[in-house]
Amino acid sequence: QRALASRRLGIADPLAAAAAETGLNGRILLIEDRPLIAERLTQALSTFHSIEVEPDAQTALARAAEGDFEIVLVSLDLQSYDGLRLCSQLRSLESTRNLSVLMLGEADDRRRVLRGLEIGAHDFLVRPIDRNELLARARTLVRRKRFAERLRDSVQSSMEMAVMDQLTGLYNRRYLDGRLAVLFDESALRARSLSLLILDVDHFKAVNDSWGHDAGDEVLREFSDRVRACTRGIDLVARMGGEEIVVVLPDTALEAARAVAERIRERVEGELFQIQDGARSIAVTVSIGVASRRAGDVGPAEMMKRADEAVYLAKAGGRNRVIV
Ligand code: GH3
Ligand code: MG
Ligand code: MG
Ligand code: MG
Repeated sequence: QRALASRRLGIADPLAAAAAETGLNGRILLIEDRPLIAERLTQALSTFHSIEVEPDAQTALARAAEGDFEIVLVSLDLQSYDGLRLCSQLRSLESTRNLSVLMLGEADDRRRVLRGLEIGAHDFLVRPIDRNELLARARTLVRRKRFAERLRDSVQSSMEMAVMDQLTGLYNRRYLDGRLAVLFDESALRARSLSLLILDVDHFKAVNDSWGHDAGDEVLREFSDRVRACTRGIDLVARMGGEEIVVVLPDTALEAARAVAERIRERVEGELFQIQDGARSIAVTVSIGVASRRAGDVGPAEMMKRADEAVYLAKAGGRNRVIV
């Protein structure tokens, strides 16, 4: 059957037909310090997979961690290192634990092979190694690995989508609401200070009207980047909507928060926004309202209201300013 299929495809080797059908060409790291065996395995695999041989176990670990491999073939019979130990390291290190580990062992050493499976190696082959079996297992591991990767990516991206604003990469309103409530409670319980800033771009409508909506989007992205650059890792930066950003500052009292706001204001005003690949330079300014948690506050809403009123005053006072 395979032979027929491969002849139709014009490929002499029936295995090539299988590989062509599936497209499962993997990137393999072979850890083997006996040159002859390494050479034979390389020959067997290199038709369908890209393979790199590394004889030294420590170097191999580093290569596995940094390289773009999918499968690590580990000889359990290395001359200069314990192959089982290597399997265990590959499975436990954060940087390599996503790789598929395929062990190569001796037929009379099934105990070590079994031990390897317990440690977390994915599959094994014992000598004498059949080329077709080797290729089939490698293919299966590649398939499984890629499936797991796709799953991981899609879980991750849907988790991000739920909390992130797509245009700016900042947290979204929904996340802000939930997280701010938690930060408020924490700060009240521990009697720590908590401040927040509401930022509103000045005359942003005019940017859209003069240069178009896409230019406006670019300004929003650059604006977000500058705000983020002025904050610490523990601060929460979220897009509240439109051209308004909220920055929540844990463990920060009113005066320190005012200083952060002033730094942001200067950073925005200080340099023209280059957009459309430098075709346009736009002057942008921002009005900022600052508020802190007060003893009598029952929730974050009161703080938000005070910051919002401060923004209003900043606008009324001529914009491009910080009001506490
Ligand atoms: P002010 O100084 O009083 O804040 O003036 P303003 O023009 O910034 O205020 P206003 O709230 O009237 O306008 C905000 C504008 O932001 C209106 C809306 O079309 C625009 N906008 C909201 N979201 C987006 C967006 O995602 N992209 C773009 N390009 N524009 C947006
Ligand atoms: Mg606004
Ligand atoms: Mg407005
Ligand atoms: Mg505005």
